[in-house]
Amino acid sequence: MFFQKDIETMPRRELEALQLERLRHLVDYCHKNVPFYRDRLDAAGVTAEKIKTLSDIQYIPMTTKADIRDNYPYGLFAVPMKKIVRIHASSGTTGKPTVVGYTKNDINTWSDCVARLSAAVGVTEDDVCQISFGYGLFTGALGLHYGLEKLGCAVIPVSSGNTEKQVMLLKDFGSTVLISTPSYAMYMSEVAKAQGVTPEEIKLRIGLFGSEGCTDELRDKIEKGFGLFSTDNYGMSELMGPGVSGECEYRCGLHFAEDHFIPEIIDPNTGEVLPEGESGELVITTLTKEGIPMLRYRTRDITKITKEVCKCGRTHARMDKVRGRSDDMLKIRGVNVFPSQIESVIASIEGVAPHYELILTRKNYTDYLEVKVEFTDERMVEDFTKLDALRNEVVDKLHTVLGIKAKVVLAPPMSLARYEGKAKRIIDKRNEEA
Ligand code: DLL
Repeated sequence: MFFQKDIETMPRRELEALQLERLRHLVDYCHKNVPFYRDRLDAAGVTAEKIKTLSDIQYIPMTTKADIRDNYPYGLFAVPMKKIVRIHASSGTTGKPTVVGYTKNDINTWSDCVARLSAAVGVTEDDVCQISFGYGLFTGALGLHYGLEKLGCAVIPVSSGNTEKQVMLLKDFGSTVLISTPSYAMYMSEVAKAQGVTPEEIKLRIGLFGSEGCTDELRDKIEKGFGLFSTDNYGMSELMGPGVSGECEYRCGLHFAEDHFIPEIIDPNTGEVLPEGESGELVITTLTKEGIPMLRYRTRDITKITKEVCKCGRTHARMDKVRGRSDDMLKIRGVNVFPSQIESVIASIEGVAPHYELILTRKNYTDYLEVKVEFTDERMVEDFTKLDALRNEVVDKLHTVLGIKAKVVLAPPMSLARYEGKAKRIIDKRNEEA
């Protein structure tokens, strides 16, 4: 289903003409309203008039998270504060948060983008939507909230946490759509099972998941646990929040809202733009944002893009599921390892739960990877032979996929951390070598 069919199925040539017109306007807008961009554009000799084709975007300097931080809190805002109606921020792991502001038009555009990805998997005004993302500076909850309201759904703003109560509301309020991170959805389904809730008592039919990666194997487990169908949705606060791209019912890539964003893929090391279909770092230009426009923002997320028309009829480009962030790809003894590869292996093995911890250590200049996973059957504690066999199975399967041997530690059921938002599974102690 479509929310804005004319735009979502616009012929590629028209779409690109629209993008070009908006890009020229954006360059002008940034030059006039943001001193930081004015200096950068002047130094690079880029003006709106010089942008003749979409590929001229490559001459525009890129923007990074550090640029936003250096201009903390409002230095990159393009409008006076009286035009700003909302502020969000991403917490980040170190230092000051990155702060973003929205005008009324920005909130409207954002809601449209979220309504599109919700309609694309079949959410309608008849749905009851339980939002289990944390409300606050994080964009996930309020982003989905406004988009789903715009579609006409009944929105339940539960926020994250208090998982027993979440399950009670799922049952009692008859929620049909769950909005959360995939790791929280997994946890919720475990709690529902532990409480003896039967699938018949839960009416969930759709999961709008996102904000972190999720392998197909983990997705299958969540879907079976709740008896729902889910899509993967991508976004980041610097660009808007959720709504940048999302899957349709065919789940063959996440559709961008290309009337609002220009996506590019670059080589993260050289900054060179890569051809369609090649894997690299996603760079995004926001075409219509007024509050804090972004020129070629480096997301650090690794993916690839196709512009082929989708089976659903949408013409807007699609990206693959995010493979990982360029900064959380692990390099272990010279081998590149993405945590998602480990998740795929773990979630496909019978007898272990899809929760894990990756612990990296360094001894004598050599890196070691320890993978902690839970076995699911409590009775196994008494059967060392079975435990050993299971551990060996995990070691072997990881070895086949990663090409390196990891130490595998089997932990008792429900002993590893569960997450109500984005999961934090990597503990890197490599700089602590004695
Ligand atoms: O996570 C926005 C969002 C909220 C998207 C709800 C979808 C649903 P940030 O907190 O700024 O924004 O985090 C952005 O999270 O650069 C990715 O590394 C990661 N990320 C977001 N969505 C996905 C996804 C929101 N579907 C950062 N798959 C991004 C993989 C994702 N990673």
